[in-house]
This record gives sequence, structure tokens and C-alpha cells, in this order.
Amino acid sequence: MNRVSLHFEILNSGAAGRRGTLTLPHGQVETPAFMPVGTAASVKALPQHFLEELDARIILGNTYHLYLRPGHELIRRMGGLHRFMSWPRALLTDSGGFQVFSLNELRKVTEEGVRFRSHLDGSSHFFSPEHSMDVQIALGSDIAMAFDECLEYPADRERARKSLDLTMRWAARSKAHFDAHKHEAPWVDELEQTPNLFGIVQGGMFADLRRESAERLVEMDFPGYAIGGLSVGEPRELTREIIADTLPLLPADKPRYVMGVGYPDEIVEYAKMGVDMMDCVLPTRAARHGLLFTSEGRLNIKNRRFAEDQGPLDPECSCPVCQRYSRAYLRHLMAAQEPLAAVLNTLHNLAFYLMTMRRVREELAGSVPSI
Ligand code: PRF
Ligand code: ZN
Repeated sequence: MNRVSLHFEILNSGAAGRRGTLTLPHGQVETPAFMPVGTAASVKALPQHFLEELDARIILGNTYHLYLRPGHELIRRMGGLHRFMSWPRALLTDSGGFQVFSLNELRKVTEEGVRFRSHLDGSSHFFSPEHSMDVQIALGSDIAMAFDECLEYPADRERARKSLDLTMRWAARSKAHFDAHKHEAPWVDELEQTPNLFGIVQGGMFADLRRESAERLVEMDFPGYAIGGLSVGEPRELTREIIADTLPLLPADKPRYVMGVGYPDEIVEYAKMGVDMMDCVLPTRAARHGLLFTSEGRLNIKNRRFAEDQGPLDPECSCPVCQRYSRAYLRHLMAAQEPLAAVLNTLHNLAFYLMTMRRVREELAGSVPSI
């Protein structure tokens, strides 16, 4: 396969971040990009055609969840995750490294991999870097992630050191196995391209360990790099500091992805620091609890003060929800536990996140003067 399967073109770059186009086997992504999370082959409450209308170009899937249900072999037989869920645009899969750690109290980590219990039925399973690559290749994502250990917070230096070493050995194993098998992804013959594997920087909250992690990964030469192990309970200033310290250690011509962030003001801040990709369950999860992000800040639509509020959720938002429904109606749907509440709230929150990133891109393009 000689065709390049990832092309990253930087269109504007400066002190206030960079704007680019990431071309993947399943289409183009304008960066900086926010990627909605579709854990179990679904961005919860939103059908795929709504995501297309919102102009989402790339969404996430989770190796851990899809391996457990419906199973990656079933998805492979269905032609891969794109075809199975009828999502023709780009997909990124997380490796399971984080989900195994966040959803399993009874996990056991060894050099070989992680033994864990299913959160669905308690059955015992084992993930190694090789197995995570096999699952991600069967799913056929455009971007797969290396199998890593997401270190807990707080963690002392010795613990961070050991975890980092393990994650770096796992990254090398991930890459070797991925490169040997990426041609087996479901769409490789049809598109004449192959999936891509990103490395993940770890190292806890220690600047020198983060540096070492970045250097060792860059040595392995991935087509893109993620910063993991953040948003695990550390103060926001520390998250910012680690991102600021790590970005310059990663190759400037490759996409840089911060995993699992954040609030709207955080994703803007990180995009302006030079982060190209971010993902977070926050807009979708918060929506299902009635927490909505607007141009005037956060609001909880369940609040009684909205009971007879005929105004739109966010007067400045151009999403289909804000064009049509009142706060009073949205509050009622939540109070009555109507499934439509989750749909409309999610639609707005994702529209808001995607619009927020679009604004940053426009600012970086110079079409809106930077303040
Ligand atoms: N590793 C992986 N996925 C992740 C993270 C990580 O460190 C985070 C950070 N909390 C979110 N998702 N593989
Ligand atoms: Zn809206």
C-alpha cells in the first residue's frame, strides 16, 4: 500500500495555536478539532445523520466496549465499524488502556497486559498491546491508539517511573504489531489505504518523565501523538502546565491530541496553545443530566427558574434546538424524563462544542480579528 493514509497540512501557525487539515482514509478533519465520543458505536442519544448535520468530521469509538459488546469479530464480519454503524466519516478508537483502568477495580496489570472483569457480566478478560491492536484493526478505525496505562492521580515518582516504562514498552509492542497487521483492516483493499497508530505520552505529573516519554515515543516515529494521563483529578493549572511543557517536545508537523478534555473554555485554551485534537464525554454526558453549555455560561435546565421561560436555550446558538424549542419545554422534557430531553440537550451541547472549535479555527485563519 503506497498511498499515504494520513496527511496533515498546517494552514496557519503562530503563537496563538495552529489551524490545519488532517486527511484520513475516511475524509478530512479541520483542526483544531473536537471529537464527540461514541463509546459503544453510538454518540449517546444522537443518530449519525444529526452528527453529519453538525458537521462532525471525526468521532471516537472505544475498543474496550466494542470488544465486550457486540465483539470486534462481529463488527469485522459486518464490514468494520464505519459500515456497521453507518458512519462514513473518520473514526478514532481508544485502545482500552484508559477504560480498563477507569471501569475496573479488580484489574491486574503485568508486563504482558491487563486482566480485568467485564463491567457487563463480571467475566474475566485479558488485554495486551497486541490484542488491543487486533481489536482496533478489526474495527477498522482511521486512527488507532497505542495501548497504555493511564496513571492514577496522585502518584509518586517511583510509581510514575514504573508506569511510564511499561507504557513505553507497550507502545513499542503496539507499533510492531500494528504495522505487521494494519493491512488486515476491513476497508484496506477498497480504499487502498491503511489505518494509523498514534503514540500516547504518559509520565504522571513529572515534567522530566513527560519529557522522557515524549522523546522515547518520537524515537519510535508515530504519525501522530497524544498526551494522556491528564484530567484524572489534578488541578487545572497543572493540566495546562503539562500540556504547555509537552507540546514543544512533539514534532511540529504531526497532529497532537490531548485525550479526555475538557470544558469549553479549556478546549479553547488548549487549541490556542497548539493542540490539534481533543475529545471528551463532557458535552454528551452533561447533556443527559440537564447541564447545558451556552454563550452565557453553564446552566442546569432542570432549574425551576426555567419553568415558564419562553426564550431559546442560547440566543446566540444557531443549532436546531435553539432555533425551535423554549427553555420551558426543555425543562419539562427533563422533569418528565422524556428520552427526547437527552436527544435535544446532546444536540445542543455538541453543536456548541463544535461551534466553539469552528470559531477558534476562524480566528486562527484571520477571518475574525484576534483580541
Ligand atoms: N489514555 C488513553 N485514553 C484516554 C486517556 C489516557 O491517558 C485519557 C486521560 N484521562 C482519556 N482517554 N488510552
Ligand atoms: Zn443550541
